[in-house]
Amino acid sequence: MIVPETAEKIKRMEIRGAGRIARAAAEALRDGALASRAPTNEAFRLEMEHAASLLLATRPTAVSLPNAVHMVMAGIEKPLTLEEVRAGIVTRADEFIRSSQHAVEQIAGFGSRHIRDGDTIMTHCNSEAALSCIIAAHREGKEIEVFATEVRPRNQGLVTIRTLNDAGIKTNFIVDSAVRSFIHDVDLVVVGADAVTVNGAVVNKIGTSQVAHAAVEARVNVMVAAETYKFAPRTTLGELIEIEERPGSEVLPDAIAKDLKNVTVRNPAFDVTPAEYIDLIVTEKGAIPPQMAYVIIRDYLGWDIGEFGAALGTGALNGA
Ligand code: RUB
Repeated sequence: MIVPETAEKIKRMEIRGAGRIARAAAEALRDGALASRAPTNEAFRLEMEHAASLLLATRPTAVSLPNAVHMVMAGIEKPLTLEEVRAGIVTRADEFIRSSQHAVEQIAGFGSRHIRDGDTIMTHCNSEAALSCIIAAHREGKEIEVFATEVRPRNQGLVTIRTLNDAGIKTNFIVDSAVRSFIHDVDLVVVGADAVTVNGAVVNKIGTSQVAHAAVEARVNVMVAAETYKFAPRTTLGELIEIEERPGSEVLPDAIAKDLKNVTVRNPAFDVTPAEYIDLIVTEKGAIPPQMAYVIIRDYLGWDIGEFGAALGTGALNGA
């Protein structure tokens, strides 16, 4: 079945990045619903709920995943026929995928307005929302240059520099620890988000908070590009965003680690950048100061979203 395959790919990071993960989950639920041979309404519902939990268990941090799953699964408990429930899932999944792609295009338009001709931009990790702003600015004819980090341990920076190179954008590739050395050459930091909490904190690839910290120290503006479905309604209830910790072998090969009995490798995949370090969050609804995250959650997501994410968020930081 399609769902376990997609879940495996998300877990192994063959599908990665919050937006892509969300779209892949919606697609898997849609294809799973279409392929299901469940004979009764009840059996179909159980199968789809199992599929949803499989997807939710893959990676805990990107809120786009539970938000997408919730949107696609919304209302499946209603008293409808099996075919109506199936059709609902297919329609909502297609709608989510379409609106998610459209959101990135809108963010590109809003975000590029904050990039000036002659700007040097620093980015971290590989975010399609962040890159869309940079590429849009370049296409508008602005003369820009980018500093892109390597992004240890999974080297997402390689994907970023390839995209920038192919777009014809002058790019400098630096190791993560060189951020502070180059921040004075930079006019603007642009990054993506895996989650935005109600207090405007941004959860993104590990190291983002260091980049933002260096930027604040150097008085360089920090702009975050994030679709509204990356905002986390359940943080209004005090729920915390769990920070995924990945296997130590991604950082230190087992062959070396096995001889270092006193060494523990810590490998958190994300960190939290407090709202005070962020100047602007660009969403498809417009650009907001991080302190307005509450409004996005209230007006565009609603408080009840994320029921399927109820089991998540047991572990880590919510804000500063
Ligand atoms: C990806 C990452 C990206 C956000 C936003 O982490 O931190 O910056 O997901 O990406 P990983 P996008 O590689 O561990 O998934 O804007 O593409 O949704």
